[in-house]
Amino acid sequence: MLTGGSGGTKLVQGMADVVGQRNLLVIANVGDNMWFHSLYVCPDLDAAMYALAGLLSEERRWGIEGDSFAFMEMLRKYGWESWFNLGDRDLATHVIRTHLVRQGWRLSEVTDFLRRKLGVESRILPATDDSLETWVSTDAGEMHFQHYLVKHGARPRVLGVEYRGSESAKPAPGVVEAVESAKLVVIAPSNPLVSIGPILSIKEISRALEQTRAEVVAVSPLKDKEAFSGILGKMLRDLGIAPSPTWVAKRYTSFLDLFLVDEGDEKAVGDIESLGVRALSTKISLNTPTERRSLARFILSACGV
Ligand code: FO1
Repeated sequence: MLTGGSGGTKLVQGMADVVGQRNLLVIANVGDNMWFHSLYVCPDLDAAMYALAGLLSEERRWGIEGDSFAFMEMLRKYGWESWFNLGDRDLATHVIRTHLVRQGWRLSEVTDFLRRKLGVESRILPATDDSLETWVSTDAGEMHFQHYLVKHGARPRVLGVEYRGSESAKPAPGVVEAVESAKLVVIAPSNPLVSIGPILSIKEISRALEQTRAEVVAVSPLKDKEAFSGILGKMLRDLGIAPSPTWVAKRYTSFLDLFLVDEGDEKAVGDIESLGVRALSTKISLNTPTERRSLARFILSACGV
């Protein structure tokens, strides 16, 4: 699965429940990664890892369930930068990752070490071990995506999105091989601009998706023209794009075999099929474990897997 953000981890959980963690490999976005207080934080890798370890906060969809924030309170006492909330337990992940990265470990090696320690059986691969950051140009200036999203509450008007480092970034070891040898590749209902876009900006990964013999299926992150969760609708409108499942499908046509839209967007099926992509409508709701499993089963049966 290719994933990033909260919609992505919900389907990762459903898919893992249905096929078993050992049969699932996750390729996660790294564009959100950020250095904060000298710690290397990788939100999408951690969200996938915590979700599969049963640790992810169900409500926030980031960080650890039931975590405390005493570290943040103390930072605030010192008047130190505190717009990005690192939970006390979550902090351990960033401390270990930073230590290992400073010792010369690749991000993919660190991620593998961490997920094994948490008993996660699925492999979790960062799209790349190289630097690749999502930057947003806005009416309040250019900023790292995490500053746009969290520090500025996604309020500035988005004028453009860029994946810095994507020209030279190489896929992490195992990513291309995983896409090539998979039976099924699922693009999660994640934001195509800031979650899936950075992964696809790595040429070798896009090429592997185009060439793989696996069925490639994407799930629409939009429902009734609004993102299920997150800020996709707002970002698209800022960019002068009318949010629609068809717009999302168009971004993926070069490699897509099947696109799933929500049953409320059934009228988009014809438009997407006219792009040469098979399309189906189904209930896309990922609020409960039952709904997550049910969408995972629908995907598997639609692809004959
Ligand atoms: N999202 C927030 O909206 N506010 C936060 O303070 C915040 C802290 C945070 C800490 C660790 C982490 O792994 C993720 C965190 N996130 C926070 C989520 C993150 O900003 C985004 O949701 C993802 O980058 C989107 O994929």
